[in-house]
Amino acid sequence: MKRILTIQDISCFGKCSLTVALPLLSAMGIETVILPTAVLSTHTMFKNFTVKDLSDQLEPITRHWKEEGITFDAIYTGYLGTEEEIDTVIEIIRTFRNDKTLVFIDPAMADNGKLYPAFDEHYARKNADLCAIADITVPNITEASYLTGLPYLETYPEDYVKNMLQALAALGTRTPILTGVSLSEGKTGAMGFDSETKEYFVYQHDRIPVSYHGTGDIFSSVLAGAFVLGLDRTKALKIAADFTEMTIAQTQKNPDKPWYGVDFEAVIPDLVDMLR
Ligand code: PXL
Repeated sequence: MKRILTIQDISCFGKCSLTVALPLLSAMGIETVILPTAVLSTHTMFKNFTVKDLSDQLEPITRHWKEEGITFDAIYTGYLGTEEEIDTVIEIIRTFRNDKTLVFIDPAMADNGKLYPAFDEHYARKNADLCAIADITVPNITEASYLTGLPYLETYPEDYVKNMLQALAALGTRTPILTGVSLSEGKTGAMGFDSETKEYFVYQHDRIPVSYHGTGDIFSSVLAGAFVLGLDRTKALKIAADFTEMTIAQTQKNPDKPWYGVDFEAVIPDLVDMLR
């Protein structure tokens, strides 16, 4: 069985980061090891959330794993907290990486043109250090614009996406994949660039014109899982995007339509079916 380490916060209520990565990766048949960076009462889109930073636990926990000889097929990072924590995570990746380890970085820090409440521009730029050591990074357009310094646009031609991907590759990532990319009216999806072969790859599907919190983490978790399972990138992108869309469609059927996260639990069997 493949084994992945995922490093992100636990938002106890709110369906994002570890509370989606763990169930989804487990459902995909991957042993999922978690390294929680902080415990929050809710994600940061709620008001008055509490935070207990766990940065000082990362080094002792991972030192113990090293002493136990524990290894990982992949390391997947998501929402982190501080610049120091990014340095610690880079060190952890260096410690556990070998020539087969897939390093998958989701620089979760911003969306819809704005940084998340806990972050400033300095933190945003620091994420470039993490992307520099990634095999795959999956920023949305807002995050990519903070990482590269290129302007954030809401509507754009394909060349804008290609330039953004090249700028992300110039940071050091082997295969940047931009998410939330719309290449025609009514469509959305992702576009990637393999900086070694210089190939672009793309997946677009119909867009349900609503936005829910936590869907970026669902996409990243499933995409990371699909790569770990060895699926080719076109299939991996399709499964991650189609499943994310399914979670949104499912939530639309719920009369309460929770704003804080999608009803992904109800469609986990479909994810398992897609992998058969
Ligand atoms: O979904 C990304 C995310 C993860 N973790 C926390 C968040 C957010 C987005 O707001 O607040 C704590």
